[in-house]
Amino acid sequence: MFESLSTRVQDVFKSLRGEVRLTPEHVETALREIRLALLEADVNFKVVKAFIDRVRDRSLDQEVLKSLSPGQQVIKIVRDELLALFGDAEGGLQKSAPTPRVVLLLGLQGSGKTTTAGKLGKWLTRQGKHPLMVSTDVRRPAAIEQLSVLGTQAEIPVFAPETMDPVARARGAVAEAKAKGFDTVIVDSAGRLHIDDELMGELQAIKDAVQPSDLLYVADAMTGQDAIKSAGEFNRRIGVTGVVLTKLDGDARGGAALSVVSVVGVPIAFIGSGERLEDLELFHPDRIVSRMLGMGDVLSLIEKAEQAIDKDEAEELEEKLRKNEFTLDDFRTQLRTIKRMGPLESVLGMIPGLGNLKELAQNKPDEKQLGRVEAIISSMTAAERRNDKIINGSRRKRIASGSGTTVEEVNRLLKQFTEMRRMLQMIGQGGMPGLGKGMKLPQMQRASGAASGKKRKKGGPWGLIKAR
Ligand SMILES: Nc1nc2c(ncn2[C@@H]2O[C@H](COP(=O)(O)OP(=O)(O)OP(=O)(O)O)[C@@H](O)[C@H]2O)c(=O)[nH]1
Ligand SMILES: [Mg+2]
Repeated sequence: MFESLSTRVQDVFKSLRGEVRLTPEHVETALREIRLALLEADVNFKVVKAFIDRVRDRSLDQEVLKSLSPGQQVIKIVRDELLALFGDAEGGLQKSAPTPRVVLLLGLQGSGKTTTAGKLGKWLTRQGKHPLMVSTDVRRPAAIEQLSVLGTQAEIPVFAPETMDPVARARGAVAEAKAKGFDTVIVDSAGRLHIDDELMGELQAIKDAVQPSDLLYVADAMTGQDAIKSAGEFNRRIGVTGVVLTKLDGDARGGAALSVVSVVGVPIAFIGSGERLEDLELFHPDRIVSRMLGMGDVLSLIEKAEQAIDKDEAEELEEKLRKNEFTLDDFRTQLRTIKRMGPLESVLGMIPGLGNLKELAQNKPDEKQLGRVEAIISSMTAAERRNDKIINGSRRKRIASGSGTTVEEVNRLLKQFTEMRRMLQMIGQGGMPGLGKGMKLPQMQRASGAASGKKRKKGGPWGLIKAR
């Protein structure tokens, strides 16, 4: 979907190959191509303009990474700014919600609301949740039936009362969820060809009745800028917490994805990439950007250069370990680094001695687990993150409900964190279980080593945060 963008950016990159310095002329040539590529991809022109201005400013700025060539520098800046277009959004549902969580799907006719309801139900089931679905689309005769068919396929219960009043149906589903212990209610709503007051009134009434924590605007990516315009309208009138971009598997040009955050001001929560129930992905800005730029090798090179910068961070971490000041805050920073950089080993390479620890070698935790761990830590107060000792039973309960996890998971995380800190501390002091007391480990593999592209060793204490 982003082919033209990726081709053009790669051409820019090729044209800059062999250049030693980045001159204003180079930058202008590169920017011209990138601007065209973005416009071709149907990105909103205002977004393009602001984007190009920022890339220009930063390209001409001297704070560039010495280890990158001019071409790589431009790519790096373009990548950073593309990521910035998506804001800090991490995708998914709101971090915290009352039980049952109510998710209302809204959008224009045929955008994929009902399909997304089924997909989301399936996705939630995979997260260990128990969703209940309900259709409030009483206008189109087959709509209610369509959702029950999907429910059967996805093995998700569908609430189907007698009443044909949209508000009563939604309200009934929430009552049913409370009574039967469902933790999420997915409310499918009716679509219209155009935004009209009747539709808005109905949605507002449903919203008032069931107080959804998540109002997901379902947008057909194929309709490009039009989808964005109406997303803005729904956001103004009803309020939208996230966008689901559907049909990104088709020949949508993808520009909608790039403009939606800037224009509508709400993050992308999920993307739909097919008609099957499995075709819903959590939105990951970095993945989309890599796909857009389509140059894995250059991007990983840029990451390595950035790791060298993270050397300072690594030294700070080492100091903290030595002083036994490693907190949940630091832990979360490390998790984010992992998520950002992908390969676990590169992060491990920065922690003193860790690259050498066969004893700790474990499998990588997968991204979903990292996400849950991060959600748990993010639901703690700053004081709790600084000092995990104060996290008593009632705080654990609050953290669990705030992060949509269970007290057991919180307990497990805290236990693993304590364990990990204890180990890190031993390593920091040069003693290692199994190596004999006082035995020194070989000099750590520093970040500079990691950045030089040496093959890193697997394993480390991250294995400890595996869910089970
Ligand atoms: N290729 C592709 N097709 C999709 C995707 N999501 C939905 N569709 C298709 O789009 C069509 C419309 O989807 P629905 O879920 O019925 O849309 P809706 O918003 O509920 O429509 P109304 O209820 O009529 O407003 C169906 O044929 C779906 O199979 C997607 O991500 N990719
Ligand atoms: Mg529908």
